[in-house]
Amino acid sequence: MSVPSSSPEQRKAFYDRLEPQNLAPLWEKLKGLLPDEPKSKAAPHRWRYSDVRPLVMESGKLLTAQEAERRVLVLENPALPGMSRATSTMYAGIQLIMPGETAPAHRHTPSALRFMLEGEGAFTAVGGERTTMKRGDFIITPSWAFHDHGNEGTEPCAWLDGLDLPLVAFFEAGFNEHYNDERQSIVRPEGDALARFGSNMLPLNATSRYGMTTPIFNYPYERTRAALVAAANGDGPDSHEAVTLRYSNPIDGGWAMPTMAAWMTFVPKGFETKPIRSTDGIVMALGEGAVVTRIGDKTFDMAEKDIAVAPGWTWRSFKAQQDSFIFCFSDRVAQEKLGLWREQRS
Ligand code: GTQ
Repeated sequence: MSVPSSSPEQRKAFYDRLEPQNLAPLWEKLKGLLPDEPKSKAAPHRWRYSDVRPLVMESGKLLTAQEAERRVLVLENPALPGMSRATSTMYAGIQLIMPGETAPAHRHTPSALRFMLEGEGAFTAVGGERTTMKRGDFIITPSWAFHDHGNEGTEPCAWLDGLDLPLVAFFEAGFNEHYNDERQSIVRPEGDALARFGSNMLPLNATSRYGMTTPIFNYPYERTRAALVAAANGDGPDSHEAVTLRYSNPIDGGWAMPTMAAWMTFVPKGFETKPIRSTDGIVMALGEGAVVTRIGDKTFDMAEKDIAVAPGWTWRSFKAQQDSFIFCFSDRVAQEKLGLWREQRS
């Protein structure tokens, strides 16, 4: 067989004729399209809450929650500026509600989760039920469920928001709608969802209230923490995962949400995990404790409420200086459903 050969100039001239026809030569792009292994565009990063908090509070003087609709400082990955992304697929932000304020009711197809950081007296309403947001609580806003937030306490309240906005934008499947009032009407007493679905029991004909999302929309920290501590007393920490439990949907035992996986890791004081990496990029918030987090070639000291991101397929490990409770979320559930998720343990 003869081997066709051409000069770079000839090839370039050919490519120039392809362009106006909206054609391109695959062979120039193949390596980028099919890398041997993932190389995330995101960078490892850590936001110190002590840096972020004063700016969040300043935003509270700049405009109202009503004006802003959602008064949030977006956590932008330093390698993805202006893209409203913490990882390549996950949005994260810090939301502030001042006493007496309401973030008006709306709904959208992107799903949202909250990890409560500070302040007492804030609530989120979902599906006609309110839940009080306490520190360390994991709160869910299902896709297309109306939700409004308010603060009936006397202190500013702030939490970490996680949304699947980049994923939904990738699919070009985003819808958004405003409610016809500031706050949705409340039709169920507080605690109803947790009583029915979060007590190791289920209604006889348990059906999902929110499609593929868990009917529980607040997983209280008190319970999560107690479960992790008790579990640590059993088998002890896993070499790579320490003590990790995921938030699950009681209807099917799967992840709590269809697009975002969320879990909490307890690393007992003095314990160090072995490096692990997975294809999902992870947003982590230290709920309680003090931990040194290694992500790729970076080492981050994390104090309470600090937030870090581990890009996909980047080695990560923890060393706890105090008993540490780390809230994590990622697109793992979406990757699992698509048959793409992988992990590697050192
Ligand atoms: O609370 O509904 O951080 O719609 C970004 C978009 C929070 C919310 C965000 C939102 C929300």
